[in-house]
Amino acid sequence: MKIFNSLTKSAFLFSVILTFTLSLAAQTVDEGKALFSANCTSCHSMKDRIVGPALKDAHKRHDEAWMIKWIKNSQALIKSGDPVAVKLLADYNGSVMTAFENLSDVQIKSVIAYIKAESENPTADKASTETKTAGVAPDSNLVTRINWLLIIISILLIWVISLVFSILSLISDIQGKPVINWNFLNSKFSLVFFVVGMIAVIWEFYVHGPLTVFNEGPASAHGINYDNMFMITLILTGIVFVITQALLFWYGYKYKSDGKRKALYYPDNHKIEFWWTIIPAVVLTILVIKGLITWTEMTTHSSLEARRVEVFGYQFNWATRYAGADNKLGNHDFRQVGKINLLGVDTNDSKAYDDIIVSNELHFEVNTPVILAFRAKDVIHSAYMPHFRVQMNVVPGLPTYFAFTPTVTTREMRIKMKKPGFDYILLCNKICGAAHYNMKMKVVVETKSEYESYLKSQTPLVASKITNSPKAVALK
Ligand code: HEC
Ligand SMILES: [Cu+2]
Repeated sequence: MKIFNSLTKSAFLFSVILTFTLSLAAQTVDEGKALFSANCTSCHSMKDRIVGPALKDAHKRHDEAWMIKWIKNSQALIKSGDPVAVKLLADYNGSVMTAFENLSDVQIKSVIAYIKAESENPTADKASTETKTAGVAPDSNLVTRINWLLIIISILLIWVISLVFSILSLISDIQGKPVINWNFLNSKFSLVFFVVGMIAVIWEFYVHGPLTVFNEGPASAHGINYDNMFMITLILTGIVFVITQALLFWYGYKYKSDGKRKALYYPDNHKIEFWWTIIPAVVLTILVIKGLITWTEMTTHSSLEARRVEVFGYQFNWATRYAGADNKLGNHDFRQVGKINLLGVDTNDSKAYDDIIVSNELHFEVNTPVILAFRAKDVIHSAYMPHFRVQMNVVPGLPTYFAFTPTVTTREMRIKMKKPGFDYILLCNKICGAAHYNMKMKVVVETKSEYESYLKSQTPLVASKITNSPKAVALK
């Protein structure tokens, strides 16, 4: 009787706490907050400038009608000549805010309500540091991010489960024999775990395998070697994985304790140890040597006829610079990094004058080697172009390079994949800050004539407003 009393009591307590926490959560669900984090956090935080301004007190700077118009389509407002809008654009050096035509007035009002609440909320500063840019220890605000509801529910669950077990052990004490044969149960579980796990692995390869970039093959010359290397490693490690897992779980099942059998004392066996040392050593040596050869092939290149392009990473975007007719990139000078000269191109270096800077796309000529030079402005980024099997860290103060030859044009790839909207991408592959996921750039591979006419349509440095040094002006 005592047992059942305690069980009903705790079940009652459990349900009371659960309903309480659930209703609490329902109250905190705030439409504005959800909309804000889904649409705005890539460029805005409350306290810090990211791409756009800090939005603390934005509702005091502008009235509601203005904010609705601005958020729906800031470009339209700027074009209409609204002085506040024009000034904002100028202050943010022409960064364009996304238009949110799809948001209704009511939705935008709830976003404004959220901005207002956060601005007035004394903890807002603390909470908004979570969107602070990289370099700040992210766990300093871990506490604000933890979903308390989940924690409470898991603690209660663990508590209930342990209660059930203590009841079971009470019963077995009363009856004088174990209620559950754990050895039997665990051995069965281990077999089930192995079979289900292996089915899951096969299912994963079968269902999600076709979604990987390996499916349509590499779009670069070195990519063929790279993919071979990857497949060989995957197959070798896959075989070892299946064999060792099968043995592990089978032994657990087969040799479970039956209360009578004694473990065999088996201290060592030199023969087995010899082979399980030699075989992995040989296989790994082969893999490493093959890897070194592949890497050397990938990184040696005749640099003479290669195009030279610079990829510049900053929080949170990429910019690209193409060498002009001289096929030489001008020097850079970090002291010149500024609002206008984002890349810090050395305006005193005449090699730079025909360079072409573009900030929204990266273009390559098909079947022509390109030497990509990487630079970063603020933190370590990583330039990742999965379809070309290209990845390189982009480090402030330490120029890095990657040379490769794209072999499939965007047009050909679209046909191959049967996806008319497909585009190659350049991604950042280092968690470099709050809007890291936003660091994407479209990559275009095209024919020689297309490539050349693209470059011609862009403005070389000398004609842009960046160069105001006397030498450059003289060249104009
Ligand atoms: C792609 C980046 C980006 C996104 C996404 C974005 N903004 Fe902006 N926002 C900007 C930039 C940049 C400015 C500065 C003006 C300019 O350059 O157009 C700005 C300005 C503003 C301003 C004026 C701020 C001031 O201090 O006067 C408000 C308000 C604003 N954004 C609200 C929003 C809201 C709300 C969302 C989400 C629904 C949003 N923004 C999403 C980039 C963005
Ligand atoms: Cu980055």
